[in-house]
Amino acid sequence: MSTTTDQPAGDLDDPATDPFDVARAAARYLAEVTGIERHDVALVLGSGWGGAADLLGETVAEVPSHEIPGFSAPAVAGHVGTTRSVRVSGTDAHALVLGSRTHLYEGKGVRRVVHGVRTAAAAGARSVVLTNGCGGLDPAWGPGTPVLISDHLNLTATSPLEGATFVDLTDLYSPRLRAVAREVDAGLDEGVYVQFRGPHYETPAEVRMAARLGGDLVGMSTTLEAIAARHAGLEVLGISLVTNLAAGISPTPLSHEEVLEAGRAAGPRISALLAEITRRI
Ligand code: 8IG
Repeated sequence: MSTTTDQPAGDLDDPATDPFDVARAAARYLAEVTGIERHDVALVLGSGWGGAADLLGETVAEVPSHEIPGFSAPAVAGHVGTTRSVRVSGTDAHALVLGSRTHLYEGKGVRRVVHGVRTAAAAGARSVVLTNGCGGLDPAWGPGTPVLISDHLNLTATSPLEGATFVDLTDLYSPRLRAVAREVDAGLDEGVYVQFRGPHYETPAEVRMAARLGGDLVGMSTTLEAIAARHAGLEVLGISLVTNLAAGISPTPLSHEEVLEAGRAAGPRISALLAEITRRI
């Protein structure tokens, strides 16, 4: 059997490259360096969720994400730049934990934004848990409140799908997995996540617009990954950590420090929540 790490993965920036070829190359690379042939579930850790994988189980292998074919270096302070293979405690399952994510606002293209999710699918995952830090529109959600994503508004004006790829997004955020999450924590609220391109936060007028459109949460990630995940056949669970009240809801301006601090404070609770949900998936 030949090794595969030396095969050129293809350049995601080249329109002639099939992004699924790069995802398959990334999955082969992960199988080689982790020794785990198939992963069952994948987790993408957003702002505030960086420590949440620690309770999941035993880390079998950890690799710098940028060494995986098609992945780029992380750009945001507080985002962990490693990808881990974790044996989920109490199960035979292996989780692929993507500790870094490429955001649309980095300008590296939509293919890079969804490459992790496509890699997870190529690595065998049947479901993906997409987490993020976001702004909340409901004043009852204090900083550090986890909220299940029930649906989304994609205000990025783009899609990860190329060509005439018509994918149904009804029940994109799996009712089954949301029910599993509620078995773990019956008090979990849910809401509609609105993705803006960023990297600036919204104006108060934009937050009022999001509310009138039916949004409950505002952020800069997740919807494009969820679409790519559905297209790849993955079951999707989305969980937001409200790290701040959205602009205009909060009397004080937003700061990235505030976001990081809310994540740190909520760490133990959301770590336990994520670990227990993953065990039951
Ligand atoms: I953390 O209030 C975090 N990410 N768009 N708005 C947007 N993204 C965010 C916010 C927020 N908080």
